Amino acid sequence: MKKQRIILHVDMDAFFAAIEQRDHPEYRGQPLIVGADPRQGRGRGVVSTCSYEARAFGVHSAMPVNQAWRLCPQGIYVPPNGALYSRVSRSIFDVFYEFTDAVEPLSVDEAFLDVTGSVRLFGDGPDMARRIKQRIREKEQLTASVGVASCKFVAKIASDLEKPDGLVVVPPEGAADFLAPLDISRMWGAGAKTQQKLRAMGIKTLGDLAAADPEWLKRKLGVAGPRFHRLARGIDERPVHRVSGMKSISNEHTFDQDTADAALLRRTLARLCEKVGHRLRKADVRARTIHLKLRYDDFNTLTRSHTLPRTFNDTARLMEEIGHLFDGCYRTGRLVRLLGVGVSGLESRDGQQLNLFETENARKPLDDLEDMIKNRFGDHAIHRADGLESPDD
Ligand code: TTP
Ligand code: MG
Repeated sequence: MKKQRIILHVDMDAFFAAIEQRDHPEYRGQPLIVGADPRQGRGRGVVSTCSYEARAFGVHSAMPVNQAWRLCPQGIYVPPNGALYSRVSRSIFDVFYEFTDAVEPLSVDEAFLDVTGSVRLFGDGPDMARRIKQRIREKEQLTASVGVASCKFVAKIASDLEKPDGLVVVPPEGAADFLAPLDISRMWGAGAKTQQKLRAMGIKTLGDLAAADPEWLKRKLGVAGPRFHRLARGIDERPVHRVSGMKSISNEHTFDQDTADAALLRRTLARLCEKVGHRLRKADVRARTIHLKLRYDDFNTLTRSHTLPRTFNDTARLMEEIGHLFDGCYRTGRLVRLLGVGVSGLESRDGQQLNLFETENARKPLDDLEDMIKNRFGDHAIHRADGLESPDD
């Protein structure tokens, strides 16, 4: 029999708002809305997040700030401080890596941890959850909510149930009973449309979904049907994906003589793609984002990137995407000095073991996180691609 896993899902409470309340005692206990950017003028932009006090007024993430203003005129509105949140995020992820190297970040304040291998060091799942919460509280004076289960799906739902400062433990044999009464809106991965469809089919709870005939679900919902059915019964084998220790892979070529020869430019791109593809496979990782760098003879440098919905490691895919990026930005006839091809958003293959206490390994994935935060704050992909280094070129 397969070993029972212990999966934690940790999610910080009202993350940005909680940091602001920690640093500004006058904000505590107040409806605090993070996201008002004064540079955009009063009431412009969207809400990043808000304190639980503000949520009582109906304010939530991604809501236009002027709408929040109408719902909660007495609120305190502050602009986000990305650099600060990024620091705190790193510090929290450092805590996660104290307990296991199998950490899959989902966002700046949220991750899955597979702590199955850490039991002898730190105690059982609930013990570890308590310790992690306590460490975060001591280190950053912030609260996190944790779900403990034997799979990702259940852990994720569990962490959300008793927010803020929650701890919900679901024993493996209790997963189906735990899920059954929950509303279908808890179905992770089912969008509003699918939920509507399920309701129309008479499926209102996860229990209804678990009790439905998987063949019927397949007819109605396609391949997603049986998948939802399994998840609703608490069956979810997906592993926790460690982020790769490597941040990016890239290769560049500077022409001996600046060139506008289209065939030469394409051949060069193809060769660079081959190199990068080869390095990807050699490192046993898969990539999600593709970067193109194009420097003209006057040193004007363009960078373009594209993120795919799925990871890949084949050269053909890379070439195809690089071709699109190149076609989208190269002005025919202009002299080119340098071309570069890169990939980022790297993921290691499942089961790749890193040493638990190799902090070097444990820290590197945090670079990826920083990218994620930059993305959130609209730092153009252009800047990220600009910084692409070739680790061993
Ligand atoms: P969440 O974990 O979704 O939200 P939260 O931590 O603020 O609140 P909760 O207690 O419900 O977990 O997101 C983490 C941070 O990411 C959040 O503090 C702000 C940022 N964020 C945005 O900038 N825009 C968004 O649309 C969302 C959902 C989050
Ligand atoms: Mg959160």
